[in-house]
Amino acid sequence: MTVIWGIVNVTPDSFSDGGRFLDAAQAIEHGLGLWRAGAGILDVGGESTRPGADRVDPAVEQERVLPVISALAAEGATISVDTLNASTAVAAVTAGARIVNDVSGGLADEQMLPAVADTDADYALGHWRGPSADMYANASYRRAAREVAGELREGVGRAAAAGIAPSRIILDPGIGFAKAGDTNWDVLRGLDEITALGHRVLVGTSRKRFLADTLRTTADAQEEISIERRDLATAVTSALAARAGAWAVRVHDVAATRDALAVARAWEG
Ligand code: PMM
Repeated sequence: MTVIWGIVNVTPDSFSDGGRFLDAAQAIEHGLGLWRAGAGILDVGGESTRPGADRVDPAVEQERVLPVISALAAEGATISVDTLNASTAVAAVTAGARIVNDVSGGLADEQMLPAVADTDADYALGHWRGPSADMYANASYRRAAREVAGELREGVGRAAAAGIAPSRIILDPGIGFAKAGDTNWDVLRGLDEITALGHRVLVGTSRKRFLADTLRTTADAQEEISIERRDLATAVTSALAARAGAWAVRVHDVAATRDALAVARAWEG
């Protein structure tokens, strides 16, 4: 069964929840709601990676996420920590996280891979070509899925060299990271290039800009696409990703994706 990662952003500037969960108590409550709704993993993050976002000091990041991780882990939830920083990854594992989710695949912090190797946590290795501030500078591809798969394979090599056993590694094509518009569809269409690497594959499309671009009915690039419409589109892409062999999907609206996965499963019998 496809695992649902429920997103618990503890940031004041996340594009998608408007910082509503900045307060730890609210974030914990939100996480428990996602857990009850069927999330298998709660992905707790304290630094927004949306395009143009500024970096956050690791100390601030840890103040945001550690209390939330400890509380959710104490309730029995399986936690991953969404971070680019080795120090935050290690502190989060000590607080109870079982997975380190690094969208940079070890490229943002050179300490990350050895630090993760020293824990017993699993490692979600994302495809990335540079920080949020200028992630579209490196967004040109000829055969996107193949190139992403090739760069992920290099990431696995770096992680293995640092001492992270391949069985601990989850691969993520990094939808929206250094990928503009239709490139994201090219990557999803070619997901088998990534599943063929033999690792668990995680796919995160939730509320992302390329979905809004697809839903826009006018040529007006400023047309706002509501969160509800993005969540419906996310449920569809998540069901399709599951069908294409994804082990897990990372979403904000766990209930909608749970329903979409149940319907897709019924079709398959
Ligand atoms: N996307 C965001 C943040 N973290 N982690 C993984 N593994 N995969 C993703 O696609 C991903 C991620 C984008 O930020 P958001 O949480 O604000 O949507």
